[in-house]
Amino acid sequence: MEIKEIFYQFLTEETMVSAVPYGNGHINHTFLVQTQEGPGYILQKINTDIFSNTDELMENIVNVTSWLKKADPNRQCLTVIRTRSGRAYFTDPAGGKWRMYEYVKGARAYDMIAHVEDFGQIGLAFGEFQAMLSDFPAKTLHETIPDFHNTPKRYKAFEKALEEDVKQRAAEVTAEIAFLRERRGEMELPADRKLPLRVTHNDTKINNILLDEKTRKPVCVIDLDTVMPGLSIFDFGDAIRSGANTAEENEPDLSKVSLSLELYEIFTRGFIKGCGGRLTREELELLPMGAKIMTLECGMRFLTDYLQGDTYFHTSRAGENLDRCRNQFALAADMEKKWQEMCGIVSRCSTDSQTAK
Ligand code: ADP
Ligand code: GN1
Ligand code: MG
Repeated sequence: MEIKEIFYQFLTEETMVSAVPYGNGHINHTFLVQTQEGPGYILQKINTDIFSNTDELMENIVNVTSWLKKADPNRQCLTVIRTRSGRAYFTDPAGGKWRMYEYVKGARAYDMIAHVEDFGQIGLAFGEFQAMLSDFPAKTLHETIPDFHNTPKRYKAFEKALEEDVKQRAAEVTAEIAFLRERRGEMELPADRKLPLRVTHNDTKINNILLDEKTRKPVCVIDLDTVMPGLSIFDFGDAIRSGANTAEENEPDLSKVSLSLELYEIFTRGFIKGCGGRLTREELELLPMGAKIMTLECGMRFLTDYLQGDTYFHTSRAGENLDRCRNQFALAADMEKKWQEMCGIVSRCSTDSQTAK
């Protein structure tokens, strides 16, 4: 079925002018549809290898977006366009699942932070996102990817992929295997620390938030596929690993990779403020650990995918997943060097937020 025909399955009277692949997401197939009449639409072919239950996935998104719209009608949020038969997605004759959102005009997702202050605003927005969902009935959410941030389980999946070595790539990655094995114990949160389960985004990388092209203020948190019960320290951590890195995620020149403490601090301040006093003492204390675990986990997932033949994350060149893995491991190693500073910053920002109340 042509993309035009798919577009006309959705409830709009507008005329399609063009449809082009759009954005840098690693999971779904995203198209920007331009129309004669309006700002356009985002049409996405959902990755059903990863999100196997489309009904549950879209039910979550419809419920979460309705909740967010009620919580703050003045804030932009994804708008799901229904199909002509009133469904939240369309199934094409080949079984492909499609959904459509209003295109948020005048805003863009960025893969790297260009201005330090922007990252503070992003921290605030992700914190507020969590705060707005703090009363959301978590029990009504489906787990779209079970054990999404269960890092010890992901470690086991990595060891299994290594053992199977279907692409015979293990010999090439001995240094990365050793790096991970040395850190196995650090992927688990200390058993005596109890963190509250909250409704979290779980994929807070910086290109999952749209910034106004002119003012660069965050306008809309997107990519709601993984909104599920989770840990706030992981929303913090995933944003840090993607936004406080001085290099892009797939940068092969590791001399460019480091943790910017300036970015780390400004994000921390914004995030704590955005959470509006909800973070517990234990959550605050474990924020640095959230950043390190997310960095290790993400690098490990890239490595696992490389070993399995690049079937999970979209790649645009051979070896990209391995570059991404090395990049995340270099970032985690830099976090180890800067650990004391990372903890000091969090502790200072927590104290300052208490005094500000
Ligand atoms: P993936 O799950 O593959 O990461 P996303 O839902 O994050 O897919 O979308 C991929 C990209 O498309 C985003 O990073 C962003 O650039 C763009 N995008 C997604 N939704 C919208 C929207 N409603 N308005 C404008 N741009 C969007
Ligand atoms: C994927 O969908 P996207 O590109 O925003 C992935 C995240 C990873 C990220 C790494 C559902 O995010 O978990 O951290 O790539 N999303 C899913 O860049 O697996
Ligand atoms: Mg995305």
